[in-house]
Amino acid sequence: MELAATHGLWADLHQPNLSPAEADFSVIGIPFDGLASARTGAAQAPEKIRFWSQHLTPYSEDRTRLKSIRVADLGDIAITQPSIDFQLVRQRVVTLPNVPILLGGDHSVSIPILQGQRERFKDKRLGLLWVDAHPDLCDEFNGSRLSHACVLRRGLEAGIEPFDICMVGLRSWEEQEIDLIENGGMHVYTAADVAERGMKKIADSIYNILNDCDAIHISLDIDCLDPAFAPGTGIPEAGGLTSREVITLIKSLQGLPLVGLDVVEVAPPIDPSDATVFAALRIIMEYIAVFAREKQK
Ligand SMILES: [Mn+2]
Repeated sequence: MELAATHGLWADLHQPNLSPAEADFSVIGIPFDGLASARTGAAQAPEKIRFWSQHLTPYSEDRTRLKSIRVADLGDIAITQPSIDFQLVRQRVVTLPNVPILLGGDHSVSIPILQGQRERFKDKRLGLLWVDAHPDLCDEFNGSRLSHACVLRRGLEAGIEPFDICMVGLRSWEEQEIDLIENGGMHVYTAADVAERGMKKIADSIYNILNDCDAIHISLDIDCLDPAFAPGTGIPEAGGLTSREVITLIKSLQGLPLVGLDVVEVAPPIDPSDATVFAALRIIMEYIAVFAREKQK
């Protein structure tokens, strides 16, 4: 049984009637899972993530007070026909005056998000931190170029430079992705690399690479985490990151010009304990805490 909320939306940080220009963050849900290749359910994530956000306190794990942060939750963008409606997402991202936190949805919704961020920062050097079990570099998958297995391929086509992309947590490959992964110029840190070298060292490498960029977007597929930490996702891949490691990664980005985060592939119908939803929320709150610490400086 789910009990009544103990806090307001987004751990009390959401203020109703706040315009995006007045807020630090815009939260936007994209409840769509029509381009997932295995199990669906991610369409229910925005609602579930928002619900449990009312049970968090406005503190990060290191007790950073988040109260100075204002969140405008702008609701959902409905997707019926992705080939058309994805443009609504792209246009929304392009015109935002603050930092978007986007809730998928399967990973396909990040295609218009990456396009939108590329356009929003068109005169700037845009970096991408890709945290995922999968590289999503397929040109086409299941007959679709908008599949959740094609996201980063479309991102490259949108003009994100390979050498400004850091990928962490990878451990599953399609044949058509191998050449790009090995010769495409992106910085690849597999889940095995993290286990062997430690996340702090990997995060330091990532910081030094992304430090050359003017704006950095993070696309985080919750299947970056080991299924022990995030069982409720379409394609759980064993041997993944711990939630501890991902929090360390997010905290290590302090000082970089962060401009947006999308969290995708949380699938509530196959997440019996809601642990995957709570893992996503902890990652989001630690991302918000990076901004709260900047404000305190
Ligand atoms: Mn994935």
